[in-house]
Amino acid sequence: MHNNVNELFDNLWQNYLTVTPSANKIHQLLGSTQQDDIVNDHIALRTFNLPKVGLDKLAAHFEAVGYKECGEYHFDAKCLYAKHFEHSDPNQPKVFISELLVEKFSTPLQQVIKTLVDNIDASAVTADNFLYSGRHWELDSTTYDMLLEESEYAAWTAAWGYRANHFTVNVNTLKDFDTLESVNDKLKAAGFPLNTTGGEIKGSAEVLLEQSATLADDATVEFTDGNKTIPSCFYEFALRYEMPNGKLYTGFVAASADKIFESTNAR
Ligand code: OOG
Ligand code: NI
Repeated sequence: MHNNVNELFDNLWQNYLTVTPSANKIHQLLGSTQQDDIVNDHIALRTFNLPKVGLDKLAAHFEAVGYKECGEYHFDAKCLYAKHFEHSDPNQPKVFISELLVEKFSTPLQQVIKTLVDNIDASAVTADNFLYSGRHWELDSTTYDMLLEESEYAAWTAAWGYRANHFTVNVNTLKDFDTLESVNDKLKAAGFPLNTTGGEIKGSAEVLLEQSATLADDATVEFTDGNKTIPSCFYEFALRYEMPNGKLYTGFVAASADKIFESTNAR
């Protein structure tokens, strides 16, 4: 595991860029001067709730660099469970980790996921690079399609493995934009399709958090029966509001997160 938080995030970012070409373009679009003036609000990772690779196994990599568990979230319809983590330094990004409740699905899906996870070397899970190590198994397009029918999340995680599925622009710190709507308008004018599930803006000032997201880029994955182009990763935008104590809200909102998950749906 890494012991340097910046090193961990640099690696996650580089790995994310390999399948998310939109990300650098979005930085150029929203940054006032150069790439560096975009602040990352949070990232998210996905996994399966099997003992070898459960949420806690991913979380250990963040705990090793100073993160603490701060909230939990249930997504009953999607059969997901999630926690969020914060660093003692509030300038470090927050982390959202979810896991698929495998036992809630059909026996064939459970068997597929167990077989995929069986392919992972136990030592790989604690290695420095685990959170950006991608897939540890082979996959064919028939299995991908079968997973997709039951759970888009299961299919995405089987196809892409371990990596950040999004980074998030901290809209509060953008110099040229005051509202999430103005960010969305800029993105749409530049041709980036947004996730419209439940409206372009998820959440509100009342729940202390407004979020929007692009629809995931398309990227090519290797399947045993040939390459296929499928949704990869997306970019999110978050505007946080002050709590009564004057500090910005640092948590997530389950009803909004439920819709953000759908940013990896096919366009
Ligand atoms: C995470 C979706 C939730 C948020 O900010 O509410 C989320 C995912 O797509 O894996 O990122
Ligand atoms: Ni997010």
